[in-house]
Amino acid sequence: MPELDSIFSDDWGKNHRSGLVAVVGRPNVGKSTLINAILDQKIAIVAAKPQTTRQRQLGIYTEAEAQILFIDTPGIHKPKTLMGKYMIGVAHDALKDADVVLWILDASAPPRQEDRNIAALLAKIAPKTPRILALNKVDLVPPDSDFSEHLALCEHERALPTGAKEKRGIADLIDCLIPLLPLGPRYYPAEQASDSNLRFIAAEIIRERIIELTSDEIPHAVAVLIDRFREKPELTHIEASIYIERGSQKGIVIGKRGAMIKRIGVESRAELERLLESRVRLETRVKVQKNWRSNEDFMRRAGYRMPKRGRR
Ligand SMILES: Nc1nc2c(ncn2[C@@H]2O[C@H](COP(=O)(O)OP(=O)(O)OP(=O)(O)O)[C@@H](O)[C@H]2O)c(=O)[nH]1
Ligand SMILES: [Mg+2]
Repeated sequence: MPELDSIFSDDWGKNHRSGLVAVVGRPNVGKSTLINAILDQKIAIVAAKPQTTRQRQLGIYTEAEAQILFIDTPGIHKPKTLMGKYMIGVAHDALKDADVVLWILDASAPPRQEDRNIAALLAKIAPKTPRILALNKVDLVPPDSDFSEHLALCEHERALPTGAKEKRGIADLIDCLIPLLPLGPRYYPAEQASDSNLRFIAAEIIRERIIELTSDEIPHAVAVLIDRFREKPELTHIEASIYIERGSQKGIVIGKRGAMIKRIGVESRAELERLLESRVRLETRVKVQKNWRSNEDFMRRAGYRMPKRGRR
């Protein structure tokens, strides 16, 4: 194929492989943690509460002979709101596009109905795509545990133990994924780890702090919009609006005499300064947008672009 020959520059050889690996699983099993561990940097936020990831996020892993495009997806669950449906749509789209499915399971607990639903979904929308199972959270698993129930969930090429939090099993996982990818070029420069823009990353960092510092329904009810992001040589000025769904939640996010919003600001700013390698001035406002998780217009404004159906 002459076109392919011209794509392959001196940077990589004709045995170079590349493609999309959809990272799926139920909420909170460690999908985002695993991608961050593989890339050895934080491209996706992580929290001890379910339904943290809301959007498709690309994690780019590059080595001499391969480039793996990991797609982090929202945990697959039974949606109750338009937001939930949007999240499931994101996971579906990633599965449809994938060259390989990497299904993350929690090895420290028996499979649940949610996992069986995912097996059925894979059979329906990605029946022919090769599957790798990662039995994650191995650090929590007693020796001699039996994983036969996990392994029986679906047909798969391989199953591997991983401990995303302690970066265990990463090299074996990469070795197992590369041969399943098609021959193809290096799509992104070797030093690029993600395609997210800084505004999105800033909003996600603030949202992660809120998820960690609050409880109950607040983590799910929060959306962060960046109103201003101005980079100057000495200082990055960021203004963010934190939306919640009800007046009663506003008090919780602001806290007694503003203590909570202050802590959210201080912790977010510290992380943003580390990431941007610049001083940051962060201003936050807390606003109510009633039931925004069922409001398509607001969701679009907040950057949740409903997947266009019938595209493929
Ligand atoms: N003990 C242990 N905890 C882990 C491991 N991997 C992830 N976790 C923890 O599991 C929790 C969920 O991790 P995430 O990476 O946010 O999970 P996720 O699958 O991306 O979750 P959603 O985005 O909500 O679908 C966090 O508290 C992680 O620290 C692991 O290997 N061992
Ligand atoms: Mg996640």
